Amino acid sequence: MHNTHDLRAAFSRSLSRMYGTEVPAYNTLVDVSTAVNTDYLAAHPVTAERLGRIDRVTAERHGAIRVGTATELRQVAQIFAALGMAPVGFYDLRGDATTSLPIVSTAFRPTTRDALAINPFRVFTSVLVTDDRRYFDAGLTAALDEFLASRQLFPDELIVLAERAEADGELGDTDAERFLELATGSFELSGEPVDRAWYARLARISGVAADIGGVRATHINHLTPRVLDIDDLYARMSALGIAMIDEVQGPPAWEGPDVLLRQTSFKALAERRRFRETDGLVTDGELSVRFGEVEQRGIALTQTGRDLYDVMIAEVDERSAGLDAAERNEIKLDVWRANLPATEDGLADAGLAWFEYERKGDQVVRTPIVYEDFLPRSAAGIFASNLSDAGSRDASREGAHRDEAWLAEAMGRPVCDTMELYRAQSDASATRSRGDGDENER
Ligand code: OOG
Ligand code: NI
Repeated sequence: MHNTHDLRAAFSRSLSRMYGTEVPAYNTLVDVSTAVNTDYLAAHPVTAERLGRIDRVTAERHGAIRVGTATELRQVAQIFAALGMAPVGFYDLRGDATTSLPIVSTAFRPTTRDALAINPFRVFTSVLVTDDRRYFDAGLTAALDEFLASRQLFPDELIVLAERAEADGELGDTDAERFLELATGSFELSGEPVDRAWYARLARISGVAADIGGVRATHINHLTPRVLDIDDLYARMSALGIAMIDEVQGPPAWEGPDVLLRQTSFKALAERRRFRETDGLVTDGELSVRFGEVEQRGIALTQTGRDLYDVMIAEVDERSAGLDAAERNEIKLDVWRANLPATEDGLADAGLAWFEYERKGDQVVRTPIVYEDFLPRSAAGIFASNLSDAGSRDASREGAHRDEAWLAEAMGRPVCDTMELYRAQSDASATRSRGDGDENER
């Protein structure tokens, strides 16, 4: 028997194996990440595991996928439910900025402390907003919806197995193997020819719209390992001749505690794809939509801390307009030093970050809770830095309404609130540390 947690860990490994054969640079990234983590642990034996044990961090991955319709999203939610992953948070990456995209997103991930400790695999999942008039006119919406309705991303057998896994909390050996094979296969790059004119029509509006709605299958867009020192990783990848994007997204490297999430990526790789031309002929060509990404995770911030983060980023934006990545980083550093406490104690005293409490002897020990989610700004930056052009939108038009309730309705499942999850984890530990907790909660 394989319970949902075993299935999640096995799926993460299986996807990783598959993606490594499709994108060999991913294997390099994993090897370098592992070396960075090993060296970091050796150099910082006391503090390195403060935000997660080394075995968790080394196995830790997040993936990104993109689907086209509410129905496809519901199926994805069913597949991830089989793996003990629930939708957490609502991200709207649309808007008027040059980085805005015609999608809304959520992140599927385990939500309890124990499940996260077993394997924290998470998948950033985006769904196309086909009726957003800033991007698509009525004719294109109709054409897109028709195209999307005519494809099937996930075989019925996979959905049936996923429903069973969710209901029973486990699958037998044969079913588990079949489930993993079908689930992994659903995210492989399809060899089916891409209709060149249709793809190009969407790509003029948004590379992401074309990647989602221009093809008849989905695929994993990237798979991201976690490192303990992203600056070391950046330097080592650059030394290997792999061109990274010019900025680490999110907080800067500084002497104080790492908060939230730092991410960087390397550019989309040109991959061989087959095309169907307007005369019906099938030709060979290339598309660049997939990339490599790596991340370093920090302490989860409370709502107060998160509001401060947003204010700091706004200040960075204002002060760094027109400057290059290195200068922008200097400003980030300046803003961090001026605004954020430089110690965990300082963060805790100001109520800016989440912590767990554990009684050791007659002392209560405080440990930071790691950030398990994503950052909309960084996500938009990661998307944008890997697109070859900004696309086109008409910001004067009214956008289609999407919110967390829409996502929940589409999936037939509630969307978990990130802050509530951290609060629950912190509160449960505080209760245990006072000795009045329910033993069964441990
Ligand atoms: C998702 C981009 C966002 C992250 O780590 O912030 C993301 C995508 O490219 O589909 O993965
Ligand atoms: Ni990512």
